[in-house]
Amino acid sequence: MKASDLFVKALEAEGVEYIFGVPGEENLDLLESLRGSRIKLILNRHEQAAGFMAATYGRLTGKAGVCLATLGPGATNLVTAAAYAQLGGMPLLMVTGQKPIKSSKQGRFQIVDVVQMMHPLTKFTHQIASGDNIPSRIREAFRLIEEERPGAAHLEFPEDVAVEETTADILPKSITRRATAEQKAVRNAIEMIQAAKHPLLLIGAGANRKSTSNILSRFIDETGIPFFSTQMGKGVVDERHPLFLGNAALSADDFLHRAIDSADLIINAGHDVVEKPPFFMTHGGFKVIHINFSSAAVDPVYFPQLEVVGDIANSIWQIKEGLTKQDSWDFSRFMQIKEHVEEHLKLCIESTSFPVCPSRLVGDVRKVMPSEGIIALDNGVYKIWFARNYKAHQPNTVLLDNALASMGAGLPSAMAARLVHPNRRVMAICGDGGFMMNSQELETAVRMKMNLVVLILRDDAYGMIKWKQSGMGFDDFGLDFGNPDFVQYARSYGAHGHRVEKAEDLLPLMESCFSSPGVHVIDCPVDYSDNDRILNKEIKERSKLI
Ligand SMILES: Cc1ncc(C[n+]2csc(CCOP(=O)(O)OP(=O)(O)O)c2C)c(N)n1
Ligand SMILES: [Mg+2]
Repeated sequence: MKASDLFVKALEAEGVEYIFGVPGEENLDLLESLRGSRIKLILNRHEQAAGFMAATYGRLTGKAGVCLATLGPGATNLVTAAAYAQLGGMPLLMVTGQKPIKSSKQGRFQIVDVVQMMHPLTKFTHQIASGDNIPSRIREAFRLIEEERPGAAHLEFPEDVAVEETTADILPKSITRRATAEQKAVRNAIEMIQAAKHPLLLIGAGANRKSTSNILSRFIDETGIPFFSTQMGKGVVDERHPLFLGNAALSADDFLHRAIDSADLIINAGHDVVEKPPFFMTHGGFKVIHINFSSAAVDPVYFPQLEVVGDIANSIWQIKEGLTKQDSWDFSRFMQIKEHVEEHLKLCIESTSFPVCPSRLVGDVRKVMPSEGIIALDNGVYKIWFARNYKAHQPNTVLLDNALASMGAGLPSAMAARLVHPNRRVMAICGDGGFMMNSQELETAVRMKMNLVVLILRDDAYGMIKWKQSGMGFDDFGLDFGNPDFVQYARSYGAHGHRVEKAEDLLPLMESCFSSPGVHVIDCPVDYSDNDRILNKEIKERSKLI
């Protein structure tokens, strides 16, 4: 068999459905082998977007998303997506081409050492030097990509290897189960929780990667222990739950942090230090039980006293089985703080001021999204508003990146969510800065006949950095830009373009976009003048008083 045919067969055996990418001449044999395959090629307009789409496919399915690029410039364009998947714990396989490795007449043209370049960004990076090795290298890549903690792998498939003949056979997946936590660790956790006066449960990214929702909900319902979430842990347990205390969108000084400060034990299900800290541990402060698939990376702000390592759902189940509700547990202060959290979330939600204020915007998006609807956020200051104010109802319905926190992922990740969940409402929510970093993918979305709403929050600036700038006491400088007319820009791609002219228009406009097919781009002017006042000052001052 031709090596490139075997390569595609090995991907098929792994259950690959899509390959996202921008082929180059070094990929043409592989492309030819894909022609007859049941794997669908999704042709992107930038490799970075292909990588973001593949990683998000991986994030939502737990199976490796696959992307394809050529050597040199195609491969370097994948670097940000590699880091996005690797830090975010998203299963991603990157395949890049290369000039012939045995004899080449092109000197060093376009050649960079892609395998080495990918080294710090992947769990595995390898050049396939012989057709016979394809099955084992692909199996090994998938094993590492998909096992906890998931991440990225890279395979380089040179032109001359792709045309070789090989008699190698596909290597089937072994049957494997995740390891479960050891009894003594579970017993220790039970003792610590029972001895605590004010235990608090944290739900982090790891809990969103596997199905932990039912068991965590039962744990909360049966023990009555209140909980909060990290940005990437949103939705594992319905955030409308009466024991939900809020989201740790900020690392300190929010209302929620008053609850965290008064806890003596945090039961951490699924958070690891790659995500921006939901709190800072201090010596002599609250204790932490780390419950995760893998052990805790130690950090100056994270040094848990106990680790329960193994499948999260199973660990929570084991702990729940042995745990007895204690009369000495006291959650009254947590519940008092919750009232303040809820009250603050309602502020300005009905505001008719224009440009639209962030809290109204979040409230309106929540109204238009059904529980299973997915919002995919790019990176900007609105991410904090959405993490804090948007109550997620179901796992993985708020896709945001709080690990690499890269701009440019909003639109591609929404497109991937659309592919995985064709019957759900999906909305990309992007700043005007982040949208323009991958806006070319509108063409891909239109060509794929996607039904998608893209909400652009326009402040004509890199608003997040402006917010930080003023928080540091600096005057406004160096962060304003101009924008294309987004309505006309969308239309030039064959998408529908809309502009919000007053606050009351946003909700009916989003509703009508979802009711008619196609890609809808909404240009929504947003008022960030209160970011500094509310996020930097008011929340700090008011929360101090509780
Ligand atoms: C690729 C990348 N470049 C730069 C940054 C730093 N950064 C974080 S948010 C931000 C501004 C985002 O601007 P915009 O997308 O317009 O969103 P806004 O905050 O204005 O709502 C920048 C420059 C980043 N996170 N990612
Ligand atoms: Mg902006």
